[in-house]
Amino acid sequence: MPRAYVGLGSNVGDREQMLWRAIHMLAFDPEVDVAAVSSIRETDPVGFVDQPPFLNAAVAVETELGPQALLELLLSVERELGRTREGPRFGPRTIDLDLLLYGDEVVDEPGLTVPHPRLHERRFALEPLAELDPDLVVPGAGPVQALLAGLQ
Ligand code: PH2
Ligand code: MG
Ligand code: MG
Repeated sequence: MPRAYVGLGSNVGDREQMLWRAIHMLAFDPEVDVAAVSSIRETDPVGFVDQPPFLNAAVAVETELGPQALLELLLSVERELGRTREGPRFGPRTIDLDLLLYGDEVVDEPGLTVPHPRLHERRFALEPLAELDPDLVVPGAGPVQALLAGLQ
C-alpha cells in the first residue's frame, strides 16, 4: 500500500491537543492507517517570524487514497478542527496538515505539489521525517539526512 508522510503544525490554542486530535481523526478514517507518529517538538517560527513557537510532528500513513483524495481529507480535518484561512501567509494557525511525501511520486497539480515545495528547506518538517525513516529520499531533492546536513 502506498505510504505517505504528513507534517503537522500548530501554534495557536492547545497546540498539543490539536496535533493529537488531528492524528486521531486521520487514524479514525477507514481508508487511512497511521503507521507511525514522530515525537512532537517545539520549533521557532519560520517564514513569518513574529508569531508564537510551533509544535511540529509528522506521521506516516498507509492509504489507498490517491494524493488528491488524501489532500482533501487533510483539509477536511483542518476545517473540523477550526482552521481558518484568514491572517498572513505562513502566519499563526490552530492546525496545519501538509502532505509532505506520497511514496516516491511527484505531483504537480493545481492546489497540490508533492513533495511539499518547501520541505527540503524546513528543519521543522525534515527532522520528524528523518525520525520516522532515516533512509527516506525526497524525490527531486535527495536523502532526507543530506538535506538536514545541508541546513545551517
Ligand atoms: N508552518 C508555516 C510557517 N512557519 N514554522 C514552524 N516552526 N513550524 C511550522 O509548522 C510552520 C512555520 C506554514 O505552514
Ligand atoms: Mg505548512
Ligand atoms: Mg498547510
